Amino acid sequence: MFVDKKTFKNDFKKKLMTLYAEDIDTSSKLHQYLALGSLIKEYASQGWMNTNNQYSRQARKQIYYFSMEFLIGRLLGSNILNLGIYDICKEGLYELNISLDELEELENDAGLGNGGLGRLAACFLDSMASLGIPGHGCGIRYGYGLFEQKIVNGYQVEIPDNWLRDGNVWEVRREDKAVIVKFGGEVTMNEKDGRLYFEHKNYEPVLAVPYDTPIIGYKNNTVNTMRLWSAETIDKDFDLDSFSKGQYSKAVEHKYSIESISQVLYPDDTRIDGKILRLKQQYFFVCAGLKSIVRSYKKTGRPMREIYKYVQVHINDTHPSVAIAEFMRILMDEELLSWDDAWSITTRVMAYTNHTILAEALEKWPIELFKKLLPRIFMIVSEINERFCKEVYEKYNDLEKVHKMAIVSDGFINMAYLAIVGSHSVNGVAKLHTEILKTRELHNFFEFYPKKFNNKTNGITHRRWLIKSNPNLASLITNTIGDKWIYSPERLIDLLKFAKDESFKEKLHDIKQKNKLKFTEMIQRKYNISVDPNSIFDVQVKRLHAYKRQLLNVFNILNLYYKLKENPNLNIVPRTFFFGAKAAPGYYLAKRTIKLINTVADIINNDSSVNEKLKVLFLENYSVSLAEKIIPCADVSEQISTTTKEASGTGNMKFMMNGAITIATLDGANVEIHEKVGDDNIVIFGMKKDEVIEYEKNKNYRAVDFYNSDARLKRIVDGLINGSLGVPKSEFEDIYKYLLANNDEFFVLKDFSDYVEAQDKINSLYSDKSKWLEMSAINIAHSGDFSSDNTIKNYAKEIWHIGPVNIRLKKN
Ligand code: 26W
Repeated sequence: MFVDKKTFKNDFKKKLMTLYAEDIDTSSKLHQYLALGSLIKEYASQGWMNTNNQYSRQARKQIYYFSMEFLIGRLLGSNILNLGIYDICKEGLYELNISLDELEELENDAGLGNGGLGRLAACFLDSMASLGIPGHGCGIRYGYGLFEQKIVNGYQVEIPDNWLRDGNVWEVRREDKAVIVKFGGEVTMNEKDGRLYFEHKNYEPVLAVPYDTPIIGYKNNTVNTMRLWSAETIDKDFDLDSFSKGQYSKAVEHKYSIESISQVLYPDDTRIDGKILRLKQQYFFVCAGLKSIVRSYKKTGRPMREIYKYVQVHINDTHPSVAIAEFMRILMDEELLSWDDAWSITTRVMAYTNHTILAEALEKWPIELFKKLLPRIFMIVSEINERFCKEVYEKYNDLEKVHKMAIVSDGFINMAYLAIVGSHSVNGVAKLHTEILKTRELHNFFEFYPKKFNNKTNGITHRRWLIKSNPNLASLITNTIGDKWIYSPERLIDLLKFAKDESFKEKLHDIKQKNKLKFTEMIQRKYNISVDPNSIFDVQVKRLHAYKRQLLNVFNILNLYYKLKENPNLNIVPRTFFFGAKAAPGYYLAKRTIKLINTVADIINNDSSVNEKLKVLFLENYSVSLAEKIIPCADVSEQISTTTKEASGTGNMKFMMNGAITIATLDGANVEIHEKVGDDNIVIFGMKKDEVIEYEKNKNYRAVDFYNSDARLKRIVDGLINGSLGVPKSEFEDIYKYLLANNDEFFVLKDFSDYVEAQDKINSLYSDKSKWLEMSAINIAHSGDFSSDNTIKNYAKEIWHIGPVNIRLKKN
């Protein structure tokens, strides 16, 4: 869109007045933020309408990305950027004595996701809109996002994330588009004219109200939609029946029980706990989403049998996989298609992405619970299962295989199997991950459906993670190689020519230092801790999980600390280790690890004999907006998961794009980063995939051997329980037991020595400034391949079979 500075300033002042009857001088910063957000949404609305109109007029195939999580973060800055009016707004506000940066800080993060999977969904929405691909999000409008983390006395404390407390300027409530979702009750079957009819009775109706948020493409007039559903009672505020009988508390209880469906995001990633509310959430948004898709499709007057030509539903992990059965229900029970027709349409519409191989994360629902909550859906899942098992039996004549592959077995419904059977495409999120799915975890299914399986390596939007979060680096790149990379991020490769250019490298260095300085000032203000901006910024930010091995990082820090104590003159570049990580509230070991990091930080930061060379900081409440601040400052990116366990990782790509050097295992997408930048520009350590697999197969890993044979390790591990960390023995006893008695599931002790060596290598590489900057430039140059634009182009071409739509500017 186009707006000049003068008009923008007038529009903004007018907004402040019409919304709050205030002017610049009398308004609060919060009102200024809200007024600006509301103005930006207004600027996007013409494009939003045009886009919708053009999509329906041209009958273009639409992608619906179904996800229980959208970790959007803040929208003000990225919306202004994508509209192409960032400088106008920034300067205009500056002339009004307002700092745009300051207003951006007032927006509450939309933290409607746990981590990688949710953030990926958000990057995908940005890429689809920016590429002009008609793709929309469908999910849940949680009243509370991922908890806010406070660190109190070293421990994590969770605080509800009331992100909507100041309102949400971006969303539009569309009550007129609400639908009803039915839970529980019974299903009766009648036969008429040789056809079975199913009637659902005595169900509990829940009103699903959509809230739409515009997803603005980068300077291309496209505005797609993220539609999030909120659960409400049908008769508005109370259960009127109870209310009129004077049972007030019962009346209110009913209201709360319904609303609870969309009230909170489950804060657990990777561990399912089979709570009925989670299944309710899944069916709730899936049913509402499909209803609204079918309703809009029917408006076009096209036959239902052709819906697969116009609609693709993408299932983000198994969480929305009830969609397969629900779509079958709609096609058969409501549209009266035969099973075979319904199945052929459903499988053409659905596609599924797997994001994890950790066994504890594979969703399985107990049959009884599922059946009671979703009686008709259960019937359909059972029928899908029976037909599938028959096919497997016919092919292999092997009952054991049938049992292994059954969707319904041993009292559970295996959602991953349902997702595979009911989709035309199954993809992993990095080459190694897909390989493991095909050869191991889902091998039987790969053999049965070889053509369904494919890889789509994850990506990140370079607009948020470079242009927006590191504007000085973006300008340097543009000044060096021109601006083609902005639309074609793979053109970042043109930077290779400058990797040895001293003047370019000097500028690259200055930018990193400036970012670091700004961050240290923030740390000083907020936490009253001084950090040396000339130290190496070594950063591990991600969810806390045993397989991500924050423990390994801490052990190396302790090792370094002990070394420095023994030899204060040890010649190392000063280093600051940053951690940021939320632990699932019920994940005991993860929470202990947070306490350990903070305990170690306390010791080191208060020991003046090492203080000049070593610092450790645990950053509270890691979130999208914090990531945007810390990633541009990082010198070293920690990607140290146990090989085979991290499906892809996306933080690794964000750091690389901002010029950090990765220290990594050959896991997930690290493998592909390594492939691109080569041995000289990444520091690889640790067990290889086959080694991990061998150990797991033979069950012959003995953690205690590593503990016994490495004095450094022994000292560190013993330190957990001998009081040397200045806390009671009981504090870290369980970590100690986890490592020794329970045999260290993720090979921390095994990889320790190699990791310490790799960290030494980082130290010496950094000492050669010119070499380090060359590596940094090479990493940035190759990072364009990890733009989610690239990923989405592959999804569009190989899974969805669609191309971009050119949205024309049209003024009404
Ligand atoms: C509680 C059930 C549950 C199970 C799994 C909740 C959430 C999950 C997700 C699959 C966890 C997740 O976020 N996986 C991450 O997905 C990213 C995007 O593909 C990958 O980059 C990460 O490697 C993967 O851990």
